[in-house]
Amino acid sequence: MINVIGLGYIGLPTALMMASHGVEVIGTDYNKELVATLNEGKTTFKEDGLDELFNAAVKAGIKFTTEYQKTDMYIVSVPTPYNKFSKKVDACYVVAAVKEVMKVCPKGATVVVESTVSPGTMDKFVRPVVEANGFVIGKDINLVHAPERIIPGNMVYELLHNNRTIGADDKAIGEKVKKYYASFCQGEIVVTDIRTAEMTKVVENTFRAVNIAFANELARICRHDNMDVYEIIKICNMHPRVNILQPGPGVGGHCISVDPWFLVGDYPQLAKVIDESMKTNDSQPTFVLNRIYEIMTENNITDNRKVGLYGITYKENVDDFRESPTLQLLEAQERHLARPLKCYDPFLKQDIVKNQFHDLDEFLNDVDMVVIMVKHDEIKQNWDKLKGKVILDCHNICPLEGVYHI
Ligand code: SAJ
Repeated sequence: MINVIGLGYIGLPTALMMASHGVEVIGTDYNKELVATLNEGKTTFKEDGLDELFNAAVKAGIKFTTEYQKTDMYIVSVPTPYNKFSKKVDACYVVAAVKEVMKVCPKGATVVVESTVSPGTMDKFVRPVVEANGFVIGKDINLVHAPERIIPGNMVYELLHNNRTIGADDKAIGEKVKKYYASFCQGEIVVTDIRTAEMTKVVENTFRAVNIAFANELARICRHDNMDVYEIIKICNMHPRVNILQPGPGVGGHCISVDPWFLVGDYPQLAKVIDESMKTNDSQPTFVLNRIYEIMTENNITDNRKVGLYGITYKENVDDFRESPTLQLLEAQERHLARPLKCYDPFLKQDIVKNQFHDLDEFLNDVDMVVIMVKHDEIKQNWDKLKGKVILDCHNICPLEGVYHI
């Protein structure tokens, strides 16, 4: 039996996937409401195929509880935020979860940490917790780090098809854990050591952050001299060895905008390109804000209340708004004591920000200028409704005439 600890964006789909592939699973989360919702037969966030997977897992007998279970295998999948000042990983949730596991687990148990951690976190924070409980690592308790790679918006598919990495002190334990993941994962599963597994995960997200920063910097250079960055990227990408990403209003989510800071925090004298890239991405919402004021002036729009941001989530077609560029932009605006812009997002039924609309038509009726912050499918089906508006398209998706770009 596997006890999955943390039933959030990663833990829940992982638990469901294993349960629906013949593994006996109990999911544990300290959030009583979340557990109650799951026990009522409802999922806690939207994701393609998640409801079907949930139903299959329930049928197969998955259980949800707030209690930690006595079993021989744990998968810890709790958040790892970063400290905004030190830029280092904050392992407090992982440590708290492992402490709880230590209270109930029998000798011989394997503890797999799935949460993204910076290189060295398992040594620095997790091993001491295990040892403090009188266990000898490798004899009484086995430690494994198996970072996930799934992308919000396509989680279920990617859980099934992505390659994975499993880091273990002992190769045989790594192989044992691999069998559980292989119950559903059709990709290749590489077994390595813990430190390497920690590093690969952070490096993958850093690769993407640096490359998005490059695209954002190109957008700024092109704006400065009135060149078309999209045309330039398109042509460059026809080169057989060039593949530039797309500029945008900033980088959000809980991975690419967070994980690379772990390397900057741990290696401040060495991680220079990464540091600059993260700063570039973090200042992109302010760049967009300046662009909004420029375009307002050009169009004689003098009142903030006539400008609306389309999209609050951190990317298209998901309901996750953590670290989203729209929230970053509103924060920058607040620092300038400006009246907050109007906002709308089809995926958010609850109020997240001030001046938030819940109906596209009402939102559009209320503004003269629309800033496309997120390329949700909904907007692509409603270009007609945007006719006559001043439009700043941060993703180069709008086919209408006279659209502004970043
Ligand atoms: N973005 C751009 N330009 C681009 C691509 C993305 O501005 O060309 C922006 C998006 O709008 C968004 C942000 O970057 O705000 C991140 O979006 P994303 O879709 O690229 O990535 P995430 O954060 O949703 O998921 C990532 C994935 N990592 C990589 O692609 C290396 C996923 O595989 C990881 O599992 C996930 O992070 C994670 O958990 O770490």
